[in-house]
Amino acid sequence: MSQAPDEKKYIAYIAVGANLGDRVAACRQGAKMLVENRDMRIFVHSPYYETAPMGYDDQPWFVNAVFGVETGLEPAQLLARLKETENRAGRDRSTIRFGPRVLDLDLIFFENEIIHGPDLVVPHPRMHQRAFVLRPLADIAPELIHPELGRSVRELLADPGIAAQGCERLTLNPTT
Ligand code: PH2
Ligand code: MG
Ligand code: MG
Repeated sequence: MSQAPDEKKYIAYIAVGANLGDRVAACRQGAKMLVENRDMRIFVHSPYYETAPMGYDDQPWFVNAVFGVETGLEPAQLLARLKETENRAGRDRSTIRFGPRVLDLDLIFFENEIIHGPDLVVPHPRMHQRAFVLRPLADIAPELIHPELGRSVRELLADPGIAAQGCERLTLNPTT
């Protein structure tokens, strides 16, 4: 597929997470699968973090990261691509809410749009409460403004309560 120069391109931020199997490999594979088509590219990627489970405690720690994409996909199409990629990674949708998963791809920001649809809410409704989103996002886009809260990612990260959440940067061997 070739893209006309005047075709619309959007910037979106996506959070990736996994807490089953080889978690870093799953996140990397997820990002790779997501951009197999030429309609999307990753232009920035945060480091990976090892993070305490939120919402449901009795499960392994997660690996999380956030990356920025440039895409011609509209929000609903992008959401469909995220779900399709999770399914290809073997995501089991019959499990408990907030429970363990082989791959999770969440749409955090889409341009500075506010979307409240039946299937999609953007910005992600819980992103501002979660260190595992804000820490990596602050590494790559600290000055981004949350369009509903009117505060930057850096400011949201500084909120009391966020720092208390377990979130450790992983140092990965660059040769593996
Ligand atoms: N995802 C959840 C629920 N809890 N906790 C951490 N640390 N990281 C996640 O990605 C995560 C979670 C639901 O998607
Ligand atoms: Mg999630
Ligand atoms: Mg999800």
